[in-house]
Amino acid sequence: MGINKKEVDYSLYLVTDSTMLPEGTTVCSQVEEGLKNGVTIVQLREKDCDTKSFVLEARKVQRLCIQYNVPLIINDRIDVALAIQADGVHVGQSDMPIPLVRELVGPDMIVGWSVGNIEEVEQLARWGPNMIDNIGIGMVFPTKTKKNPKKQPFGPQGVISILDALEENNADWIKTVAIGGLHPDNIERVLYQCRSSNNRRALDGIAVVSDIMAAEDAGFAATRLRSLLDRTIYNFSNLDLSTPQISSELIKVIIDQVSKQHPLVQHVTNKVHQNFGANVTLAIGGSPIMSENPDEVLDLASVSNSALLLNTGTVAALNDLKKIVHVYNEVRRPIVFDPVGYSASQTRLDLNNALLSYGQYTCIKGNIGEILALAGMGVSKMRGVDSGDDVIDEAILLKATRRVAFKYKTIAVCTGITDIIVNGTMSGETQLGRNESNTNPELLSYITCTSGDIPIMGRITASGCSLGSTIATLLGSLSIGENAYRAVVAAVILYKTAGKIAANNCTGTGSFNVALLDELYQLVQSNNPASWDVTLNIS
Ligand code: 3NM
Ligand code: MG
Repeated sequence: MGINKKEVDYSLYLVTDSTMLPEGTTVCSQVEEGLKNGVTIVQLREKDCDTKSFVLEARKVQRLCIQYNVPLIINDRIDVALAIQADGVHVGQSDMPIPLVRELVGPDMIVGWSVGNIEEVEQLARWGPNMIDNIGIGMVFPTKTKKNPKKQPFGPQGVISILDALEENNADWIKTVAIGGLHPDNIERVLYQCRSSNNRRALDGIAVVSDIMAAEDAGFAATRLRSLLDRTIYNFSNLDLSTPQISSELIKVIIDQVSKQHPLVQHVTNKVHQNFGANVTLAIGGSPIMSENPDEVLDLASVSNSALLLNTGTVAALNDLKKIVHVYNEVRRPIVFDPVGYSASQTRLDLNNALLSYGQYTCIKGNIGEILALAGMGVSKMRGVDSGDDVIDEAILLKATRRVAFKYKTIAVCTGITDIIVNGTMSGETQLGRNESNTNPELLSYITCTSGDIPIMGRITASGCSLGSTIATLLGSLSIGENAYRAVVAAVILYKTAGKIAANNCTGTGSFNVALLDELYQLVQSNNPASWDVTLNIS
C-alpha cells in the first residue's frame, strides 16, 4: 500500500471478471495488458470465489499493480483487502455498511461506493469527507456483465443528475467514474455530455469490465479506450461547433451552398409530415429521402453532404431508430432531432428519452411545450403535439432553451412567435475532472428571431416539422469543418421569412401551404438575406 489516495488517477478504471475471459487468457494476463496500455486503477471483483483462491489471485494481481504503480481495489471482501493490504475497497449498496467499512480499514485506505440515485449522494455528503473517496455511477447503459442488476440503465442524463447532486451537496472531495455498458462507441459521448448543470464538474473517469476483460486483445482494447479518454474534442459531426458571427453575407453563402451541394436529407418522420417535408426540402434545393429502414442507412449516411432529420411524431421501433442514429454518429454527419409531443404520452416520453440518451444530436428543435418539458420545466404531461397556447415569458423560454442546449450539448431551437437559438455544444470540448473553463450554462449566448406573429403557421399541418427539414437541409450542405450554428440560424431565418411573406400572400390555409413552398423556393433562388424582414437579436 504505497499509494497516496488523494493523487489517484481514476481515468481508466478496470474492474475484473473471471467469467468472461477469452481462451488462453487469465485475469492476470488481461490485467497486465490493461496496465501496459493505460489502465490507471484496478478493482478485483470475483463474485463466486473461495476465500483462499481469492487471496491467492489478489496477491498475484497486487504484484502487477505494484509493478505499474497503480492502486489495487478489492470488491466487497474487506477481509481480503485488509489481509493483503490492498490500496482500497469497493462496496455496493447491499454490501457492508460504509461506516463499518471505514472503521475496519482505517483512514488511509481508498473506499469506493456504487451510487445510483440522489439519496445515496445525500447520504455520502452527510458522512463527510472522511468516509468515501470515490463512487461508481451506474448503471449507465445495459450490460450483460452484472448478472442480476437491481438498477435500470439511466443514460448520461442519469449520470448528470448524480453529478448535480454532488455539486448541490458540496461533496467536492468525491471522485467519480461512470460504469455499465461503456464501450468505445459510447465513451466519447458519455464523457462529453456528463457535466454537472453548473459546468463545474465532469467525470473523473470511466470503469469497464467486459470491454477489456472479454477482449481477445486486451492491450488493444485498453489502448483504444485510453486514446478516447485523452481526446479533448468530441468531433461528433465533423463540423465546426463554435458560435461565430452571423451576417447576411454569411447566410447568403450557406444558402448558395445548398443549391450547389444538394444535401441528401434522410427523413425519419411522421406520416403527416412526409409529403410536405419532402416538398420543403426540394424547394430549398435539398434532396429528401424518406426512409426508416436501418439496412440502407449506412449507404445513405455515407453520401457526402448527408444529414438526418429524426422526428419522433410517429412512434417507430426504437431499435431501428437507434441503428439509424448510431450510423449518423459514426460517420459524423449531423442529426436534427425533433421530439414531437415529447411528453404527451408515456410511450413517447420513453422513446424520446431512450433516443436522447443513445445519440448525440447536432440540433434539437422543439416548440415551447417540448422545450419546456425537455428542460424539466414544463407541465408533466403535454396535451398533444401542438405547442399549447399558453403565453410564456421569454425569459423563462430562454432559460429552458439554454438548459436543453447544455444538457444535451446541442444547438437548441425553441420555436414560437420569437424563435430562440442557443449553442450548448461547447465547441465539442470534453474533459475529465473539475472544469477550469468559465462558461456558465445559464449565461450561454443566444439569438432570437422574430417577424411578428404568423398565426396561420399553426393552422396547417407539419409547418413546425418542416422547419426541421429546413435545418437538416442547411446542415447537410456543410462540409467538414464548416460551422453548424450559422447554418441553424440561417435555416430559422429563411423559414420565418418565407412564412411571413406567404401569410401576406394567401387567402386561407390552403393557399398558405402553397405560398410557403413558393416563398421558400423564391427566397433561395434570389438569395438576398439582407432584404429579409426578420428581426435578429444577438446576445
Ligand atoms: N457495476 P461492463 S454495472 C460491476 O451499475 C458493475 O454499479 C455496475 O460491466 C453498477 O463494463 C457493472 O462489462 C458492470 O458493462 C459493468
Ligand atoms: Mg458488491
